[in-house]
Amino acid sequence: MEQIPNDIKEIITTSGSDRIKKITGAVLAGKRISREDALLLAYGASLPLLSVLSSECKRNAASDVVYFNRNFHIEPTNKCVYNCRFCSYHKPAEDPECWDLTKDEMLDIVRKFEHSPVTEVHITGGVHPKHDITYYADLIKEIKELRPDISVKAYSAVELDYMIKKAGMSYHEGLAFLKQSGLDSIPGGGAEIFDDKLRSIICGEKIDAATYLTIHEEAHKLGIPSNATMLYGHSETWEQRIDHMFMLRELQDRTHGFKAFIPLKFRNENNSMSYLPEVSVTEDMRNFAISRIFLDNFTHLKAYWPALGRDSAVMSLAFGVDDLDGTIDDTTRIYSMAGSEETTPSMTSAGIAELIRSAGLKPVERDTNYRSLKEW
Ligand code: V47
Ligand code: SF4
Repeated sequence: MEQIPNDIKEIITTSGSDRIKKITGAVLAGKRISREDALLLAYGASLPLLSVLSSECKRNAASDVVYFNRNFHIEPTNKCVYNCRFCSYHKPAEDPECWDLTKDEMLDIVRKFEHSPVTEVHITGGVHPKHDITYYADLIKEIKELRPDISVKAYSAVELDYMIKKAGMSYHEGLAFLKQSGLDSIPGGGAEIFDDKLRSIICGEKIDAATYLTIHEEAHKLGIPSNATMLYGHSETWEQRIDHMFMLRELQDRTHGFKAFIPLKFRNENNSMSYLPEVSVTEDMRNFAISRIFLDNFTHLKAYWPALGRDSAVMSLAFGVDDLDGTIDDTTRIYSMAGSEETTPSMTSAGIAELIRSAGLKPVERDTNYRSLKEW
């Protein structure tokens, strides 16, 4: 990305109110900012200032590199015992859009990638009423038998809670059992928004925020890294977003087990919250920038391009993002069903690399743990 000339940077970073100037100075000096300061930036800082600050923070964390990986998804089912109001994905058994893959069908998806240099499979879906933890552990084992070389990132905290409780295990026992079966890391799904009151309105049936955090903490203690997400752009306030990030920052201080933070933009088609408009692209960019500045102990900030669309994903690289997730190969439907412009999400490695280069940054293919595999 083109470096902003120093004199221009000076003007951007010293304009505005005294308080904003003070916070700007603190961020540029690499200091942690408070929730109140983050709120002031969110409301009071100009977009160019947020771009400069978040890009500085990103440069300190990841220099000019932007990461991606070669991955694919398995979505076992969209049957779900829950009924989150924002979800366009879950369907009742009688719905023609409902699917429930057999284990063989899922293994066929893995076989499809037999000659492909993918490094990660991301498994997540609805919370199936019938399956138990042994079923999910066996699925991982069988995948590993076919592809011992790929990393298995599987089951959101919501799916984990359900299968582990059903087995009468503690979270520690359940996660240790899955780890033994080949689980390498945990995706960030199910975080939504931590505020108890709002959470009870949009997804009151599933685990609360404290349980989400406990499951991730237990995973980290067992050496299983995870990601964290935040569903934004529906009915939450900036204060609720910053409180959500604050809880993650506190946990990360204790465990350092989170790999990436992934803000997920609410998409409003085909769900019970469709009456809400989607937020603007500038709001998306403000949100990325505040995430990068506030979450000073998260090295990686991911823009999940199938949810956001490619254009916004490229723009986010000027607002602190250093990871564009992966090639996907048209294996996820969560966002195409919710109205994303990416109806059949798939990119080649060369395509993602080109996208990153178009923003003046350096594409690097990574593995699940952000080890560099190839500079593109
Ligand atoms: O928890 C569901 C979100 C999440 C909608 O860890 C929606 O690398 C927007 O967590 N509009 C699941 N968002 C997906 C997820 C994820 C995705 C990519 C990478 C990783 C990772 C994790 O999808 C759910 C929910 O927050 N979601 N419906 C919707 N209408
Ligand atoms: Fe089920 Fe997940 Fe959809 Fe909620 S977001 S209804 S838990 S599939």
